[in-house]
Amino acid sequence: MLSVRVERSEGGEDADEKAQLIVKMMFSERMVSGGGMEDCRMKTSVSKFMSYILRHDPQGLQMDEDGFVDMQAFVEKLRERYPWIDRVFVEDIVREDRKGRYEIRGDRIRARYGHSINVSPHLPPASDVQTLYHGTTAESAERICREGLKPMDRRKVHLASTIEWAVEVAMRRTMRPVILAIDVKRAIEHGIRIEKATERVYVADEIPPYLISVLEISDEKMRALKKRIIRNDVWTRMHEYGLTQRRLADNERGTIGIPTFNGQERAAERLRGLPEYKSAVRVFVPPDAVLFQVRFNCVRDGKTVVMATPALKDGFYEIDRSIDAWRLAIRTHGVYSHGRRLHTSLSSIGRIDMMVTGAVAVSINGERIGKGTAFFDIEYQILREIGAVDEHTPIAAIVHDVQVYEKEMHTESRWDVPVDIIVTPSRVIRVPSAYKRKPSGIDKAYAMRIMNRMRSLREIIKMR
Ligand code: HQG
Repeated sequence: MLSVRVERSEGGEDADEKAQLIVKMMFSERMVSGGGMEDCRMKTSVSKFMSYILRHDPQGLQMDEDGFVDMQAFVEKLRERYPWIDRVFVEDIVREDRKGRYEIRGDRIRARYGHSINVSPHLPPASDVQTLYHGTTAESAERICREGLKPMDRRKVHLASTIEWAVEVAMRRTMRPVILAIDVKRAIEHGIRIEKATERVYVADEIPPYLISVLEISDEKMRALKKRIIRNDVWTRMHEYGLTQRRLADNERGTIGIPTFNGQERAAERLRGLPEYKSAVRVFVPPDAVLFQVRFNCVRDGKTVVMATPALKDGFYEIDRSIDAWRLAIRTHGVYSHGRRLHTSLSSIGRIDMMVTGAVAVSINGERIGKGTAFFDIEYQILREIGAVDEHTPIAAIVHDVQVYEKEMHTESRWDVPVDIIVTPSRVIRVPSAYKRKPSGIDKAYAMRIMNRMRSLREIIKMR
């Protein structure tokens, strides 16, 4: 965990409380747990310190009323904590900042929003939007509808240009966000000035209740939004921390792929120590690259791997040591030519003793977010439908520590399959049994829609 030293001004308890509040603000978005990657977090850490100085405590730097400080003096201030920092490093942070938090103008730098200190940056008026959004907790939303949106500990209230960004802001505090819509057109008619700080963030002094309404968002849409945000967050962190080589374009990050990561072999090794693994004879493992070592270990340990084919196109195969080319068979595409093809029935697949899965994110209560294709959920549902697994079959997820959310995500639908055990390179987390509600069979409506794409679905639907 990063630690930030807060320079406290004189002034007893008030200053103390304020310092704590500021630290809370700075770290409120840190929902993901870490695990010994302090070096890779350097940019994030410096950026947080930059925000702290430019928004909350200039620490003796001369700041004009627009919030600008002299760049050279700023870099020197940063050097007091990070002696190796130079201007180029700071410029990189400013350029790469996805939220556009900072602005460099000539030899000066400022934060464009988020201030608690008394500055009023000149920003352009919000002339390009009709509606803005604010995401918050249910309790705050109720108060805001009564008394209006207030800046609280900051100088301004902060509004988001899209519903998704409002959800993201709210997720720093709650996984059950309420989204408020602000009528910008009407605000302007009433002479209320709303300004554009960045493409995402707009600010105002205050928003009265008559401009605010609660946005109705269906549970399904909210789940989808949260999943996109979490996937994006995980991919971003994994790149930031140098954990995964795979590069995805911005618009893909929220939607595809289960990341491979440095340390996946260590996680696979840790899995070998679990009693569930030791006693398992037949282990189900999907074809994801992140699970290669798991498949390798299983066969080497004398187990039979029941492997799904990519996208379950050609159903399930099995691989064990009796296959000479088992090392090729456990490869994502090698399975077709070297594995043993199974019919989708209990007599062919047999009882599965344990299931292993990859994930984009998991929460400590077992919720799992996959790559968005529901393949693992369908694989489980099919195996459950034919009686190869039941609700007691242990399911382990192999993920990196940064993929583990310490909070409940509230993203599950009744067809999602939760996990029982989370295995990372550094720890094993057992999910309390109260959380595990697994689907008892196939989501038939969905299966009918996609059956032509998956051999297993055709086989079991034909049997009926
Ligand atoms: C709530 C981050 C009760 C308000 C984000 C919010 C944002 C009320 C909290 C930026 C209220 C203030 C700012 C009322 C407001 N009654 N609660 N009358 N009026 N509130 O952190 O908007 O990543 O100061 O709903 O992305 O959450 O740091 O504001 O929950 O753009 O760059 O009081 O900070 O940007 O909290 O976030 P905050 P915020 P960075």
